Amino acid sequence: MCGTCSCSDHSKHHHHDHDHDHEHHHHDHAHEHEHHHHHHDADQERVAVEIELLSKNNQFAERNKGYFEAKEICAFNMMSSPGSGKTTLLEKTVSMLKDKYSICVVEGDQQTTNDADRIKAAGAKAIQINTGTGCHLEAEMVNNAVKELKPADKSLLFIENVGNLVCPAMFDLGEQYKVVVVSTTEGDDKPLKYPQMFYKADICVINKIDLAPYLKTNIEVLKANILKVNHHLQIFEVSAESGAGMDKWCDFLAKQVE
Ligand SMILES: Nc1nc2c(ncn2[C@@H]2O[C@H](COP(=O)(O)OP(=O)(O)OP(=O)(O)O)[C@@H](O)[C@H]2O)c(=O)[nH]1
Ligand SMILES: [Mg+2]
Repeated sequence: MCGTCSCSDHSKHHHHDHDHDHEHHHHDHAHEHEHHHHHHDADQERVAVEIELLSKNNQFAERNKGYFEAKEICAFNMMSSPGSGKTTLLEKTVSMLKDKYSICVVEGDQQTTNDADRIKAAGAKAIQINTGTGCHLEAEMVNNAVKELKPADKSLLFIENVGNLVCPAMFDLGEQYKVVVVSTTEGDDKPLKYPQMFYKADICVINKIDLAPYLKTNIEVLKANILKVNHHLQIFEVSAESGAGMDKWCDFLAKQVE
């Protein structure tokens, strides 16, 4: 369950409605009305909590943004469903660019330091944030992590969000670019089913193209669906595993920091 954003409340509501349909067929009208009223109040309260949470987040996001601008740090918020290959992509990116640029990584996961350990082994400075029950990173967490990391001027900063194709899209971190990673193993319909993430992103990396021959996923259909949701999205096709397409991705990153 998610303790910080309102996704758990939404699911509660759905269950409740469902029960309502099945068990309370013969409710009298007055009672029904009361019930709706109750829902309405709860909805309003939820919306108020959500607005407060987001506006607090935006204040920290602005502070991060100012810090990144002043130090000419190019920050990327990496988002995807669990296992799309965010960390593998970052490991490969670090190994290709670490000799030319200073790179820092903030790793977000509910538990473990696995991903930060992987990034350190690849040769970049990294810090792990564990969100516990939280399903996304918030700008204040990034603010604290960056204070510890102290990225150099004109460096690259990657923030790997918690694996989740829904909630992270709602929380700005002060990044310059939101990057959504989608892998071929997820099928070609994900942009249509989770449009918010693709709508909010600036860049889309299609990963695991090495596996495409073994899957029914059609990369052309996937790209068409990505552009249907957001025709501004800049798309990269890579295999973080084999290295295919990684040159183009790294050239793009180098241009951003220069
Ligand atoms: N074949 C293939 N496998 C890949 C590729 N990229 C990542 N993988 C594999 O996919 C699995 C998940 O990769 P991770 O990099 O841990 O994915 P992630 O998005 O960081 O996962 P979370 O942090 O848990 O959300 C691992 O077994 C990787 O080896 C790729 O381009 N091709
Ligand atoms: Mg990871």
